[in-house]
Amino acid sequence: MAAELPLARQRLAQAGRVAALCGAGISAESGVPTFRGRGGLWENHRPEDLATPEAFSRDPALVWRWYHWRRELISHCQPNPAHLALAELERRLGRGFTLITQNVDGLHALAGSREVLEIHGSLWRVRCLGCGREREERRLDLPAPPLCPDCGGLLRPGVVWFGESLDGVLLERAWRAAHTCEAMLVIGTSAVVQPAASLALVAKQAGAYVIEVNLAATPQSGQVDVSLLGLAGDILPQLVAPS
Ligand code: BV8
Ligand code: ZN
Repeated sequence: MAAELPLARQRLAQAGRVAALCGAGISAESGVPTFRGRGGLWENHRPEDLATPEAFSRDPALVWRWYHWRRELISHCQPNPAHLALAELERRLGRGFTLITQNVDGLHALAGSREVLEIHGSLWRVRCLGCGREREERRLDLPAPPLCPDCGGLLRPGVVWFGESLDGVLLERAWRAAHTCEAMLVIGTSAVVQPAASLALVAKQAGAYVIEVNLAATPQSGQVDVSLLGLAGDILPQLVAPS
């Protein structure tokens, strides 16, 4: 057990208001590829070629195929002990706990988390380019971009692409949680994408005790209170276990 873990556990246990900011690293042990680094989704592609509105309007079939491949893969993935630990924290703290995720895989909900701020959207939602209607879409037999049943428009993945602004309501709730929490967990994120990454610094500046959980150091490691190096699936259950 990392030497700093007992102190982090204690500070977390004392906090009545906790926020968690999650990135792709929390789903890695469930078999969901991360974005950056070895074996990452973007190892052979540039994000700008796949995760932007321009890429989709240039070649909707290519971009959709990438999301179809991810949906197919993720449909076989199960939540891991890190997701389950956060669902337990929500049960314990109720509305005192806010889960903010950059992930679009839906694994937090599968793990039992009920209130999840999916600030980068969801793979399991689509939005119509024609009428703008957003709906859930769980079908996996969709290798080509589907058409809107209401207006026949092209449906796009219900995720936030680079250059697109995040949902204002979700972002406001995430900012508020960062400002008011007494402790923040920052789990499995490379802390490079904005505005998500700045939520950790907002919490720190507002006086929260910030605990980073990652396999490696990140650009924020120097600004958090404690940086626990290791697998989220190992560390989170230890952090959350009842004393
Ligand atoms: C916005 C889509 C503007 C969904 C994603 C300069 C130039 C150009 C643009 C910008 C710029 N500066 C800022 C920007 C804006 C840009 C941005 O931040 N770019 C970065 C790259 C510089 N941001 C945006 O465009 C955002 N929108 O700013 O709007 C605006 C403002 C007003 C009005 C109009 C417009 C939109 C950002 C959202 C982009 N969408 N994805 C999808 O396809 O999935 S980003 C993508 O990266 C994912 O959403 C992901 O959430 C995000 C961050 O990645 P991570 O989750 O951190 O994952 P990563 O692989 O990077 O790291 C994994 C980590 O886990 C590692 O640290 C690893 O060590 C660790 N790990 C691995 N295994 C484990 C582990 N840790 C623990 N345990 C393990 N087992
Ligand atoms: Zn439509």
